[in-house]
Amino acid sequence: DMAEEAKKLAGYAAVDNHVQNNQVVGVGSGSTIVYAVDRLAERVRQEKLNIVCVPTSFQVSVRMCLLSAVLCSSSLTPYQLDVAIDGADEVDAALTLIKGGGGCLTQEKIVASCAKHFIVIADFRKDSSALGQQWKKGVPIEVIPMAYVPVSRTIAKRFGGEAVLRMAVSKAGPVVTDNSNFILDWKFEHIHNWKEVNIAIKMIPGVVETGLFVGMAERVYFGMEDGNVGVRD
Ligand code: DER
Repeated sequence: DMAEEAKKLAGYAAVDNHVQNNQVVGVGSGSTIVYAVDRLAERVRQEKLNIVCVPTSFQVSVRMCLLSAVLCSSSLTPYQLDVAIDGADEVDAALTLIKGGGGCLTQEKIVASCAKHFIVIADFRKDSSALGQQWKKGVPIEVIPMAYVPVSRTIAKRFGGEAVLRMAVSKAGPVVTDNSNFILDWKFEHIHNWKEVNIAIKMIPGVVETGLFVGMAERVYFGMEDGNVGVRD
């Protein structure tokens, strides 16, 4: 369908424009990145590239193992990566991202922060002028399980809205992340100064990471409905 085609366009554009031989490449998680991983595997095979990938979730590690003949990956993050490529749940006019729809935000932010270039790929549905305009599931926040109630209350009290424990679908009880933590989805009610809010939420005892990626994305490739790729820097 249109969105899947758009994801593929963005994934291919990012890999073709930003991956060269002998590089360490951070690979994000979610559904859009799958197209980037497949394109990367294809280029590695065709061009006999030497690429080391740093995965950001079991999802991607598993997929790369299946491609192991093509890509080699390291689960410990090296000090510096050449490039990290990842998806986003929403992108605003300042390239502030909401990420974490897939529950991998902590690993993704770590890997993105260690990359010389952080490149985002998304379909047209993620392109917003303000956070919350398209994405209605709120800002994911990874929390230490024992702290989820006080963290949830503190966020609602200080910033409004509601921070809801993310329940699993195919498992009884809450979603448990790759780091064995819980996730709160903060359904915020208005536009905030995301830079300030991100820092304030991060300081609440028990918060591991937020899904607000502020000032991190260098470039976003949007797959468009008309089959073109939009680029925003
Ligand atoms: O959970 C995540 O952070 C994902 O990268 C998310 O931001 C994008 O997932 P999608 O490509 O499946 O929309």
